[in-house]
Amino acid sequence: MTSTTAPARGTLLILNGPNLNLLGTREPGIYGSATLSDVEALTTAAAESAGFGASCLQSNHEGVLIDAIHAARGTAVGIIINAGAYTHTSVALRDAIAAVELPTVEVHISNVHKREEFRHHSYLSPVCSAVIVGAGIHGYELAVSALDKTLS
Ligand code: CA2
Repeated sequence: MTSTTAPARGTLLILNGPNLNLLGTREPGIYGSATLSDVEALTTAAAESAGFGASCLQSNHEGVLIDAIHAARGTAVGIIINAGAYTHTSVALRDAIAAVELPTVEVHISNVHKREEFRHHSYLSPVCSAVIVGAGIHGYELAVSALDKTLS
């Protein structure tokens, strides 16, 4: 029988939304050359060195992301989310984040404010505890750091 020790500080849910599975395969000028696996590995490593566990999910489907946020209540202590284009469209994701009342950090790899006007508005930011944009994939490590402080 194997047993795993529960992470001392609980688990962070790391969510990536639509098209982020394509990271590292196209548009390196905007999103860099790291893959989604690289992002998940570096975020998990940052979480573990702060005493958290990490649970990573990427989905291209809004309802799957909403179900994962709901499931985080009682199983996670905080959420890091890059909702991709749903950031700019989804009242449903915003309502899910607000409903679970967990500290949630919104991350964008690119600086959305330097891009098209439609990327300047986020439905999620008002219900998130912090927002990190334009720091590349380092933004995910900054998000762990923000939750580390918030949850201390
Ligand atoms: O900058 C970010 O992290 C975004 O959340 C990325 C989204 C975009 O819709 C947001 O406005 C900003 C798009 C993710 C698409 O990722 C791709 C990666 C490689 C190739 C094509 C798309």
